[in-house]
Amino acid sequence: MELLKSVYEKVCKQNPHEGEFLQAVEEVLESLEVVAKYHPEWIENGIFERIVEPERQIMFRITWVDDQGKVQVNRGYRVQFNSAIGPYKGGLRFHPSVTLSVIKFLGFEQTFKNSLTGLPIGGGKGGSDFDPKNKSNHEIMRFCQNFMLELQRHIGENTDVPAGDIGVGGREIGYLYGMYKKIQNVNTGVLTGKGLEFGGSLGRKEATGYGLCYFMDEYLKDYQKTFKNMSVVISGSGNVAIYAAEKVTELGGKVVAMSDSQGVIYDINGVDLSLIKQLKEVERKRISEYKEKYPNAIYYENSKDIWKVKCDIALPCATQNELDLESAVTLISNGCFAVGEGANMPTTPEAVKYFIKNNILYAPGKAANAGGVATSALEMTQNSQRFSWSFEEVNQRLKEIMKNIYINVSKTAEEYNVPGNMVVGANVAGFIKVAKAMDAQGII
Ligand code: NDP
Ligand code: 2IT
Repeated sequence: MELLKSVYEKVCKQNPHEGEFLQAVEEVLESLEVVAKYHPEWIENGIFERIVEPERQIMFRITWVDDQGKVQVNRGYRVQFNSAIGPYKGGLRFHPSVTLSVIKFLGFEQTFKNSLTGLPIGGGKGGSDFDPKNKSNHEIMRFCQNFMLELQRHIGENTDVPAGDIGVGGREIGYLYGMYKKIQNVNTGVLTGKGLEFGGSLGRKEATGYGLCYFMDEYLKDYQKTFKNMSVVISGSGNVAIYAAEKVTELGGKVVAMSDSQGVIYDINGVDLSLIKQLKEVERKRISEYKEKYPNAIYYENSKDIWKVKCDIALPCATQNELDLESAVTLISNGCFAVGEGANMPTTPEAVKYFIKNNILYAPGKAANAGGVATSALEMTQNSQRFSWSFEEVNQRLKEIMKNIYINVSKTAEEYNVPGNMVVGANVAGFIKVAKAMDAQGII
């Protein structure tokens, strides 16, 4: 980094303990050197310094009472990162590992991702260190209600529109929406990922996983390849992983391994996805239980062991930094030639560099997993029209959006003299639209 070094140094100095946030910022600023070279006016107008600083960061206390009558206290966050191109938009994550650093890295990435969708949405993210595991339905509901009691004053259909992320799915969005409606006395599209009975969009549940596969399909085609007969490993077994697995199978690939935070299931015959859906979506159990029905499947007790499974294509769909350099080396030595990120920042910087050096087809999350938020924006459109589109219509639009993102990202990489480098392509293409919008709106 040369031109943007001082910008990065300031971020480091101001946020010394925020490892995830600094990691995300460093990667983007490294890519933006090529843009800074051609746009001295953006340096002068402080665009780079402004884009790394969230517009607003909200932290709050959530108090609730568990089933044993004990008072529980959690910390809530909403980081409204950038509203240059539209209302803040991004998910809520409920996981014990949530910190301000995690929410800031996600909000920062979201700004560029949302820009790439071509739709008018700014970037934001929120969540809590609340752990939904082993909680009763009533505890989840009470937590969501108390979370919304505070969040409601900061969001709105034209201001900030949250959705789901890790630990927040249809059930949680339902409870959050119910409380928002009760307090504000309005029925609006203030959250996306809602139930189909109250303003949700057909196709939103499937969108991130399907979108990832549509993106990869375009990418593979450019290199005369397809998913057909490919062995695929998919980390995670949550919303993104499950629908990625469904689409891979539909496109002729074979998903041989999936995981959760405790371990990996490897089924050489191809995983039984309906069983995984039953275990994870309905019963909320561990993936290890897969073995009860399929005793010949292999279970590894360490989630990272998924990268040791031989495959052609790897789709990390669980969490940040789940794929490190050692795993990248193993993947490539076993013949893996393509990696597509369903999760946000799942690959460590060293592993990303290793993939690029070895000419692996590597699709960064900002581009490849943008289908979820893009379909959320389609949900917002349907809500403001007071109308709902068919599954086919939403799915068709998603497909087109993912294709356009692929074209935009790969063309941008060529334009900036790094053909095939999807990291630079995604960061630069996402950035330019936001930078132009910020510049046009003056120094605010
Ligand atoms: P879910 O909560 O539905 O699923 C998360 C999955 O990842 C679970 O299988 C979970 O295991 C596993 N997991 C979570 N944390 C860890 C960890 N620390 N180590 C290992 N495994 C872990 O979340 P989503 O599927 O919605 O999200 C997955 C990823 O995709 C996240 O990075 C998210 O930010 C990203 N994403 C999500 C979008 C969406 O629309 N939902 C859109 C774009 C990106 P377990 O069951 O044991 O908890
Ligand atoms: O990371 C993401 O893009 C999401 N969790 C989806 C956000 C959204 O607003 O649909």
